[in-house]
Amino acid sequence: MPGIVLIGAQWGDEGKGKATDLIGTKVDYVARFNGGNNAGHTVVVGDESYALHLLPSGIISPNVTPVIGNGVVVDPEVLFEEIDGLESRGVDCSRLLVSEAAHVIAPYHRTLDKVTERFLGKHKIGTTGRGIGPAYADKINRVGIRVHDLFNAEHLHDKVEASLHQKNLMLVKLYNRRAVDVDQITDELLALGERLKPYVANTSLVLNKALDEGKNVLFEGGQATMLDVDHGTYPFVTSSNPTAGGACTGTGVGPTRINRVIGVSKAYVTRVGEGPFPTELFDESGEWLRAQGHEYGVTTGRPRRCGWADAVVNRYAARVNGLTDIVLTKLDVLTGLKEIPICVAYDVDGERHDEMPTDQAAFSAAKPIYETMPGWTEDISSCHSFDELPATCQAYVKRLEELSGCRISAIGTGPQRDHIIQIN
Ligand code: 2SA
Ligand code: GDP
Ligand code: MG
Repeated sequence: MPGIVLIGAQWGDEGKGKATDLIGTKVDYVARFNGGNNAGHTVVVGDESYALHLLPSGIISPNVTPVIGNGVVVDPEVLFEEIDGLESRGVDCSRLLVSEAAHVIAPYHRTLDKVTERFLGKHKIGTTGRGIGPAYADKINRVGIRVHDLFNAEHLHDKVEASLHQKNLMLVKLYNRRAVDVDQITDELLALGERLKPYVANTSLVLNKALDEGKNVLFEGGQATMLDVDHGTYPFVTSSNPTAGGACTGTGVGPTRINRVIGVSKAYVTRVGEGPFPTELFDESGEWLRAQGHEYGVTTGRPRRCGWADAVVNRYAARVNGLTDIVLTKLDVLTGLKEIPICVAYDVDGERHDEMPTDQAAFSAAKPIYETMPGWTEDISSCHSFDELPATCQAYVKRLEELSGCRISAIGTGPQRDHIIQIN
C-alpha cells in the first residue's frame, strides 16, 4: 500500500491532522500537496497539542520525512516561525524537504489578499488573509516566484520586477497604497532563501524514488473538497486543488502510484468563510455543536459555522475523489442529542436533488431533506471497537456509510491520538 492520499471530504477542519498523524506512524513520507499556511491542523499527542499550518503533520513523527510539494504556496517567514516554535518544544524539523518548484508567498501577496477582500465588500470570500489567492494567481499568470528563484540574485530581481509591474500600478492607482520596492523585496527574499536552502530538494524525484523502493508515502491535502477551485462552491473556495487529483499535480507523482484515497469527514459539518452551506444551523443547535466541538479556526480563530451531516456532500466527495474509504471524525461530539438529522437530498425550488448541483445558484437555494436517527447518551471516548459503541450510535454510522456510498474505515471518538476505532 505505498501511495495513500488523505483529503478533507467537506469544507475543511474534519480532523485531517489527527487522521494523517494516525496513518503517519506507518508511513515513511508525508507530503503536503496544496494550499499554504491558510491550513490549520491540530495534532494532539499526550498532553501536547500542536497547531500546524504549513508543515505536514508527519513532522511530529520522528521516523517520517515531511515534504512540502510543488503544489504548495510557501511563506518562508511563516515556515521559519513554525519550525522555530516546534524546535523549541523539542520537535526535530531537520528532515523537512521543500520542493524547489513550490511558489513563494511574498509580503505583497498578503497585502493584496487583504485589500482585495476589503474592496469586494459584500462579495468577499472570507479568506484567511494569508496571501494564498494572490500567490496562486501569480502562478497561473506566470509571474510567480518559485523557491529555486531565491538562490540567484539577478534572476530573482528580474522576476520580482515582472511580478510587481502590474501590481504596483494597481496598488497606487486603485487601492491608494504605496508602491512596493523591487530592490527591498528582492533583498528580503534572498535572505529568506539563504535560510531555506538546506531544506530544498527535487521532491518529485525523491518521492518517486521512495515509491520505487516500496516506501509508504502519504499525500496530505490542506482544506477540502468543497473548497476546491474546480469542484467546490466556486467562487467561495480556496485557490488550489485540495481534491485527490491535486496530490499528483501538487507533488509530481503519477496517478498510477496511488493505491488508496481516504476522505476525512466529520460526523456533522462546519465551514469558515463565506458561501452556501445547506445544513447550516442558525439556532441553539448550531451553537451547541460549536461549543461541544470547539469549532474555532486554528489559523484565524474565527467561529466556524456548524450544521448537520450532509450525505449529498459525502457522496459527491466519494465520487470526485474516488474515495476508497472514509475516516469519520468527532462522532463523540454528537453524544447527548436525542435525535440526529442527516441530510439525504436537497430540495431546490420544489425539485429533489440526490446529487450535488453544479450550478451554484441552485446549490445556494438548496434546502436539506432530512432523515432523523435516534441519538445516544453514553460516553463513547473509551470504546475501542465498533461493537462497543451504543446500538443507536452504530446505526447512525451505518446509515451515514450507506448514504455516502463509501466504506467507513475508522471513527474518531475524541481529540486524543488514541481516540480512534479502526474498522477492518
Ligand atoms: P484562502 O485564505 O484564500 O484559502 O480562503 C478561501 C476560502 O477557503 C477557506 N479556508 C479554510 N476553511 C477551513 N479551514 C481552513 N483552515 C483554518 C482552520 C481556517 C481558519 O484550520 O481552521 O483558521 O480560519 C481554511 N483555509 C482556507 C476560507 O475560510 C475561505 O472560505
Ligand atoms: P484539519 O484542518 O482537518 O486538520 O482539522 P483541524 O485541526 O482544523 O480541526 C479539527 C479539530 O478536531 C482539532 O481540534 C482536533 O484535535 C479535533 N479532533 C479530531 N478528531 C477528533 C475526534 O474524533 N473527536 C473530537 N472531539 N475532536 C477531534
Ligand atoms: Mg483546519
